[in-house]
Amino acid sequence: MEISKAEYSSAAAAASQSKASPASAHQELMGSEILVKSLQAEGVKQLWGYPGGAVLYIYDALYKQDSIQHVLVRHEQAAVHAADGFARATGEVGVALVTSGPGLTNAVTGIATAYTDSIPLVVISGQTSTAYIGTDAFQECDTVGITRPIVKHNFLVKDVRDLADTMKKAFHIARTGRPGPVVVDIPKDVSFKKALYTGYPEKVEMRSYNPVRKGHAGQIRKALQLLLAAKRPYIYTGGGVLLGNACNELRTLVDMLGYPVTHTLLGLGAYPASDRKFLGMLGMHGTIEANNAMQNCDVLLAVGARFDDRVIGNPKHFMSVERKIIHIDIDPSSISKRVKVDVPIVGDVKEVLTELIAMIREATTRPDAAALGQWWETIEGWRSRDCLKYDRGNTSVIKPQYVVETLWNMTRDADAYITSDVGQHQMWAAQYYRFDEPRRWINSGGLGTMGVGLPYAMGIKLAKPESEVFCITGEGSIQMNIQELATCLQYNTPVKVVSLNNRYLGMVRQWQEIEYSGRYSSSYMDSLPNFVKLAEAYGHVGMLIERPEDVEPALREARKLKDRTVFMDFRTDPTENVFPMVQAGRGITEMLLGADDL
Ligand SMILES: Cc1cc2nc3c(=O)[nH]c(=O)nc-3n(C[C@H](O)[C@H](O)[C@H](O)COP(=O)(O)OP(=O)(O)OC[C@H]3O[C@@H](n4cnc5c(N)ncnc54)[C@H](O)[C@@H]3O)c2cc1C
Ligand SMILES: Cc1ncc(C[n+]2csc(CCOP(=O)(O)OP(=O)(O)O)c2C)c(N)n1
Ligand SMILES: [Mg+2]
Repeated sequence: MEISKAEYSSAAAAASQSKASPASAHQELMGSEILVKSLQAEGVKQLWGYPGGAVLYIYDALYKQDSIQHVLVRHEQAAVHAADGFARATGEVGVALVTSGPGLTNAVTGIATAYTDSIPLVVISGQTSTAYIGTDAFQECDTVGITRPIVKHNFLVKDVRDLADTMKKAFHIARTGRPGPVVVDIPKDVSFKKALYTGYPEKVEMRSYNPVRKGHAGQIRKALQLLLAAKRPYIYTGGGVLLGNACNELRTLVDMLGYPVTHTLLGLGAYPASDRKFLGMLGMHGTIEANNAMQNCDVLLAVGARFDDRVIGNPKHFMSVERKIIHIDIDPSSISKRVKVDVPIVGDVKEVLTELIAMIREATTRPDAAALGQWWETIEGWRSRDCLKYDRGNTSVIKPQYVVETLWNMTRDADAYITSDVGQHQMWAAQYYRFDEPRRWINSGGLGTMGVGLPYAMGIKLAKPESEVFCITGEGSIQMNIQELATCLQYNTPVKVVSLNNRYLGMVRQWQEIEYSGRYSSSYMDSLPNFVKLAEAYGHVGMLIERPEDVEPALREARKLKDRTVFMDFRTDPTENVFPMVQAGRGITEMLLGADDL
């Protein structure tokens, strides 16, 4: 349905009149205005988007207010990633706005990325007018159908009177239970039509959606008994601890018990990496001590972690030894999905850990100190192999690990956020930047989406203007959303890009070296742009760093340029590989530790 200009002007005039009237809760408002009021009521301060025909009424309503900042990205994928980065760093729901058809299809990768890592988002998409849906109308696509498998929930709003309620539900679903992205598809006529707005709903009622928060006390008690009787206990935690804001509880638990703890890629920062009880990341590129402890423990407490295949390796190998597994997760479908567990506890990690801590305090038994001492001795034996050692003193070529380690040394006490893209550089960032605080390490784990790093960084910088934001990337990944350098300039979100430029799709090259007998099929990155000039062309500062001795001065110089986006093109060793590495199909203790193992 096309809406004539005259029709629109009179509706807009009426709407602006109603806006001028005292803040009565009962007003006739256009759908677009109801949407903006809903976002305001949800406390949204910024959203990322890209306009098009189907969302122009929404853009018009945004134009007429000033409490929400709209950030015009250069590609819809980046809008969703920026909102996702914002959500990961702040714990709030991120919001993105895209037009119908290609706007929505461009957003799909962003939505799937957030979905796989359980990130709360509300993505608003325009749709062709209701009368035209299903007629192959201009820029029509089946948004609900396309996004169904990659959202926690989606809505098509067919009646403007449902809009405020739908928005309330969308935010509620996105942030409660196991978080996730929710898409709200709004046909153009719904954003134009008017309805009586009686205020934003205070409550949500959904009979079929009631996530369990409190864990079953009997199950928690069983867990307690197993934990206190353990000889070789181990605490394995993941993204759920960060998503559930339960880091303090985790720290209390680990410190009370004195047990070793490990994190998945998505859990880093939940427990301070600089504490001896932390064994490093586990999994495909985990440390010897973290992986060996996983295999050899007798009681495993899994908290907000989903036994991903990159974490347990070959499931048969993992299950070939006897151990009791306790699993705390808010989503019952995560439990016993990949490995069978002995004590399932469905509930919110904060609530369950609080109850477990209270029970430990009341318990008369204490952990078996002698057994624990022996377990720690074994672990220290593994740790003494120093599996993350590398050629630190190399003076002829920049080792990528050295760049990350230097950055960590310089910023460990600073208010810094580290985003990454996907590839070898991501693993080196996870291994060598030792995260002591939660929500400081922002990356894509489950989908492993190249191109997230820069949009993540700019999303965070907008919300945290006083913080330093670094994007550790590769020359392959950065090119997937490099256009966002323009957004960084327009919205004054100065970030520091640390590109570990090995001239290869390094992670692919590594797999080809190890699994495909060195047949490097399409993994060499030729014809790279001059990144220094490219950065300058976007109005930023570019730096080329080719010698190890220049790494630290370059980072120092870049940090001094507080108000500028700086692109650091570090020419790193093209042949370096990520170790330890568990090859596909192998058990997690069957690690390659270095080039000598190849
Ligand atoms: C190149 C590459 C290499 C990788 N290598 C590794 C590796 O070596 N090691 C590694 O660990 N990962 C690695 N990954 C990441 C891996 O693919 C998975 O994304 C990751 O392991 C999953 O982490 P998680 O188990 O913490 O799950 P998440 O996806 O973070 O899941 C969180 C779990 O917590 C639950 N949850 C959410 N909120 C709550 C709450 N409030 N209370 C209770 N439960 C809650 C959810 O239901 C879910 O089950 C790699 C990824 C890439 C791209
Ligand atoms: C969108 C997307 N396409 C392809 C891949 C597969 N992939 C994983 S890592 C990688 C190479 C990344 O290269 P680069 O960004 O240069 O990082 P490096 O591994 O060299 O550090 C590729 C192609 C992916 N993860 N995401
Ligand atoms: Mg590369």
